[in-house]
Amino acid sequence: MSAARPVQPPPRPGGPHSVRGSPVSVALPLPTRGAPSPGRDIPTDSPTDSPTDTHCPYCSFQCGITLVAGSRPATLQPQEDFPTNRGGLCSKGWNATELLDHPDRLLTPLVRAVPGDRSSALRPATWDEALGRVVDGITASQQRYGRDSIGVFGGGGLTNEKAYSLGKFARVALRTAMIDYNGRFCMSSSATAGNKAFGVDRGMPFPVSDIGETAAILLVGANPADTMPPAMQWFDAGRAAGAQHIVVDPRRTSTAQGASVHLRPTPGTDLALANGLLHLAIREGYVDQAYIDARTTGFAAVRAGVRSFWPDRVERITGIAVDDLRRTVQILAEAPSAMILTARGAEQHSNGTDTAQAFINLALALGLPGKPFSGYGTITGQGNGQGGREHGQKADQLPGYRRLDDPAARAHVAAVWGIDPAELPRPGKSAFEMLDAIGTPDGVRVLMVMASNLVVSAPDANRVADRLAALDLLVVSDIFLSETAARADVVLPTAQWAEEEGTMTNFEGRVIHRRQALPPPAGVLDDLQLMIELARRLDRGQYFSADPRTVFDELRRASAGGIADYAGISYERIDAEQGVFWPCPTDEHPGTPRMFLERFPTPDGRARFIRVEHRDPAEMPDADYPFALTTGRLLTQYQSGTQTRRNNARMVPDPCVQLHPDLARGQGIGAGDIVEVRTRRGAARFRAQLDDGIRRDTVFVPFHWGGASNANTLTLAALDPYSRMPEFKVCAAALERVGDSDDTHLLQQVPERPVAVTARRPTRPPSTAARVRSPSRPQSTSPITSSTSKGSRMHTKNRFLQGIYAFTGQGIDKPAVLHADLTYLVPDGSVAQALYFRGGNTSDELVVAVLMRDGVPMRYFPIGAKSDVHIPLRVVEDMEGGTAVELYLAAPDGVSGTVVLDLGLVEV
Ligand SMILES: Nc1nc2c(c(=O)[nH]1)N[C@H]1C(S)=C(S)[C@@H](COP(=O)(O)OP(=O)(O)OC[C@H]3O[C@@H](n4cnc5c(=O)[nH]c(N)nc54)[C@H](O)[C@@H]3O)O[C@H]1N2
Ligand SMILES: Nc1nc2c(c(=O)[nH]1)N[C@H]1C(S)=C(S)[C@@H](COP(=O)(O)OP(=O)(O)OC[C@H]3O[C@@H](n4cnc5c(=O)[nH]c(N)nc54)[C@H](O)[C@@H]3O)O[C@H]1N2
Ligand code: SF4
Ligand SMILES: [Mo]
Repeated sequence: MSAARPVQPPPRPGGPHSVRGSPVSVALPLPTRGAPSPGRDIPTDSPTDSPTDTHCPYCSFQCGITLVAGSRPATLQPQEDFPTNRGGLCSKGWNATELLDHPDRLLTPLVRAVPGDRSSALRPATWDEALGRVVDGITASQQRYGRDSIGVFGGGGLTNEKAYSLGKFARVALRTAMIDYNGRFCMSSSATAGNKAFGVDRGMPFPVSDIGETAAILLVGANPADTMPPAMQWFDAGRAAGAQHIVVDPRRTSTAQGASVHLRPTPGTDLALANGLLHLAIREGYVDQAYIDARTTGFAAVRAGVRSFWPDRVERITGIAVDDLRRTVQILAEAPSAMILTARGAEQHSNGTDTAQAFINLALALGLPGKPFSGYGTITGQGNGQGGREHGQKADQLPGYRRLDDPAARAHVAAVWGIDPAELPRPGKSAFEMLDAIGTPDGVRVLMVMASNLVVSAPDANRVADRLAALDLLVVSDIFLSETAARADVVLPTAQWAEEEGTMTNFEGRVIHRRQALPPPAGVLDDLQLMIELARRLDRGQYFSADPRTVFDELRRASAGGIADYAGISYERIDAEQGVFWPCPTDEHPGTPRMFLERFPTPDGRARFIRVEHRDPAEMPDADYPFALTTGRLLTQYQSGTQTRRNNARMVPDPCVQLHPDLARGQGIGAGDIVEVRTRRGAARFRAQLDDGIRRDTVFVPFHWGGASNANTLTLAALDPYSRMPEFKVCAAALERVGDSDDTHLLQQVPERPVAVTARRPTRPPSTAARVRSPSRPQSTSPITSSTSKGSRMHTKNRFLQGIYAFTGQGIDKPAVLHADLTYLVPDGSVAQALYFRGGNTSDELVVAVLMRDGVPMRYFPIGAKSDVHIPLRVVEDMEGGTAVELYLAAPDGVSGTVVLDLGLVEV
């Protein structure tokens, strides 16, 4: 059976709405039609072919597109004149129209055949039945367990209007404190650091075009060539004009390939890197003291804090050679303009906030923020990642980036909402903590999820799945039957991007207009309509509107005077000006493309340096789990994959694990083999993809799949103490080849959860630095091995050729064996790299130490008369198993004296 789509958008249930202090009730005519089964075709008849200018549904770049959706299939073109993408689109954007008429589309509510029994089938239901189950569940739970027994989990892909309404829905309709959203897993660390340092969290405080103008960029843990491809036109323009770009990533990504310098740190060591760069900047006299004096506070403490991050130490922690550290500082400091940009690779750590702060400290010391084409920025991720974190779907937050615990903010927003400030709940739990408390006395018992597939995207997925199973009621609103929706008691279909109107705030802080190009399928409510329907059934409908423009006008008032002030932004201005940058407090205000030019929005107008210390990741590789596992993204897939795995099957690769060919060889893994990756929390299967650009001690897994290939069964939920960000980007893992390239069926079989393996005790006590452990419940009892415990780290061993030797020269061009001890044979199956050379010479002549590889000179180290040297070596030169490494010495004929030699190597 099929239902015709209305040709014209259905009348919006706008009308009277929440007016300050005088709420008016609205009732919505619900579709009552019998429900079709999901997964059938959507008819494609429609005569209107007028183009609509709107934006891509996916990432925060929010490329401008022109959509023709009248006849089907719908088609789209990039907008040549939209100022960010300027005609560019990535494959996800090009294929976005496939989502509209996809046969998997949810077109009717679904409920369990046996209420309360999630093992019974999901069957189609009317809206009345489905919403009835939701409201009955909420009411019963609140009567029995209190208001906070209801949880709401939102998403950074929601429009500003929906994110704002969801926060209000939780506080005003449900009156629960328990609301948070997936942005905790995304931007929260850099957002927290931005607020602390600058008094505001606007990811990029300048427009993307500035990237093309700046002379130097340090890009840390960001891979925009895959995650925001049209942004590369700005990076490319800069590179073409001679800008120097330094990319910090354990993998040689497409972004790194085009950079002037690629630094490959051990995952989880960016904070030490930032402190080390600042140490060098201070030592080499690069800091901008005039800027520090005029525009900042707190530098003295930071300067004292980075004193201990001397280059050798930083090289040891990060794996980045001292020469590269120096070069990086020099490029940044000597460039006439420079930016430091971070993204998830640096931020999704249990020390993510401090790491972002450490890079802000570096930027401030170099005097960058507020200078032309310069500053610190973080690259926002989800479609409305920026706006979604400003208007109240966060546990501690009210619209306009106001704080829920601030009495003035409560009074202001309560007045706009027409409620008593005392009615507003207090701050609730952060995303993972809310999920992790389910099944405990203060956990939520009913959870409503809107725009997140958290079964795939939350950390420690097995643990989250166990928690969800303990819920009394799980309600999910989505376009498709995501992995999370498939576990729900009630599934509510919703409208998607091109079927709704609203605003989004892109990664630059530019508020843009998502225009409606076609109506939702018959029988599908959008999220605003859903919220008003539920609110009405909870006798709070009078506070809500389903008309996006009305909601936006209310958001403007609620945000007025707040940090993220939208008061002067209107749909009309957005259309006329190709977007408006916040803060924009009045209709006359031009908006704020560039921030911090004169002052920072802190009480004293100054930016704050904050001293931060490096901490090791919460879990370090050890004998049982010898590799560092990190996770991230592929170009063609988006997030948990709900949308892109369905979109254009030709482009969906098998789930993959990326690893170095040498690491693979050591584990008996060939290209294309099926590999099981295991951690203390779970196991998952992937196809091996060999890439010699990744560190040998690191494996990379994208998190775009569920089932047997859910990367988050592996990850660790150690949370950042300030942002509550989980440690997505590093934990300890083991690998096993379980099949060859033909055994694709193994990718369908969910592996058993590994029995907890007890880790070997560290040979030295763990470092005294504070450790962040996961909240509420103890993790596995396995001790966490410290990075300082010798021999435990990624099977890494240090080797030294060293000693003090008397010599007599035979000619400066005649290197000779000095002592039998100065020889080392790289064991089979291992690889060695020389890390540094130190030497001293007591004679009155120049002598030369020579590093020999299989009898052939590899490096010469001249040591002057009565002098000493210390030469850090690039860590990229590998000596394979079986290689003979020796130190020779050459000195002028007849000259004698004593040398001190010390060559440090690492064996992996
Ligand atoms: N194709 C695609 N594009 C997307 C998305 C998507 O799912 N797919 N999602 C959007 C969203 S929500 C977001 S948040 C952004 C994310 O955008 P990015 O932050 O660019 O993406 P990631 O792949 O998560 O991480 C970036 C890089 O960090 C590196 N990395 C891992 N661990 C470390 C570490 O310890 N230190 C350092 N320095 N680097 C490390 C990884 O190797 C990876 O190349 O992308 C957005 N765009
Ligand atoms: N291991 C690991 N895990 C990660 C990350 C990582 O790098 N590594 N990154 C984290 C990051 S940065 C992010 S942002 C999260 C993202 O993870 P998720 O929160 O799971 O994000 P999506 O996969 O985009 O899920 C959005 C869901 O909402 C649906 N949807 C889309 N639009 C709408 C709408 O308007 N209304 C409703 N009701 N539904 C809609 C989509 O179909 C989809 O199922 O993952 C995090 N998880
Ligand atoms: S870069 Fe982002 S917004 Fe642009 S087309 Fe790709 S996914 Fe869409
Ligand atoms: Mo994200």
